[in-house]
Amino acid sequence: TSRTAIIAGNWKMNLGPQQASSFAREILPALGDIIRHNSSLMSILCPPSISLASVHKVMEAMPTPGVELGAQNMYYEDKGAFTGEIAPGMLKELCTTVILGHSERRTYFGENDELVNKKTLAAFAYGLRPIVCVGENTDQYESGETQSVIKTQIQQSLAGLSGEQASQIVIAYEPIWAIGTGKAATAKGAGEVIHFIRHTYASIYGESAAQAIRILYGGSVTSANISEFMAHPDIDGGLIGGASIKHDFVEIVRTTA
Ligand code: G2H
Repeated sequence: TSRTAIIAGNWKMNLGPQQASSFAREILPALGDIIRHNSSLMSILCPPSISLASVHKVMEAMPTPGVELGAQNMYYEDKGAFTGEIAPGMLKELCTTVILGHSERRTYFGENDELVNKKTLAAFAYGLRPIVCVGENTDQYESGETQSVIKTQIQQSLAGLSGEQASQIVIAYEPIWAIGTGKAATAKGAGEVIHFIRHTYASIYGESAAQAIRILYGGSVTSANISEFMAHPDIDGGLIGGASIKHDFVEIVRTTA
């Protein structure tokens, strides 16, 4: 396809400022070498918020075109009395991207589609690229509700985008039963759901926006299975958790290039 693939690393709650900057220093040269020779691929590193500044510093010292910095979450208000939260404008000083509505945020921190939607609109307002996560849980999967669950998440989390925003969003499909379990979805199964996501998105924002957006697969991706996912025409990359804080992340990017 003509869509630039994305391999994003969601470091989750791992690697504080010092460990994060050493890891970034370790992987950036290799990522740079791979991506320099492949303009149809980019990578986004998403450390915990407290480590964004130290990783940003490393990235400034080791400029690596095609590798960007992202956050894992943010609040939607501009500023003010929201103890413990981080505003979009604060992230914008360091990041290009923000992951929103990850299933762990939805499950452990009570985020719902309405909140994810507010955050998505706020990210765009500040020039951040949102990666909005959707996915069904085990019960929903087993009772055949995957499509209806995904459809609602897409309609509600992604409501109210402008035409331009609609073609810039990134969606990550992460079936919750495949996250951190070592039980990845099959490429065929994930591809079918991602095709359905693109179709649903087209019914809201039109075919050309739907063809422009990147839709990633996430859930137990490693260098051993990434190529199966990438072979599916609807899958535009991966959101990598466990493997993103290991050297295997470089191998995932290499395999995708
Ligand atoms: C899904 C994924 C990254 P993992 O959460 O967001 O994690 O690759 O560990 O399943």
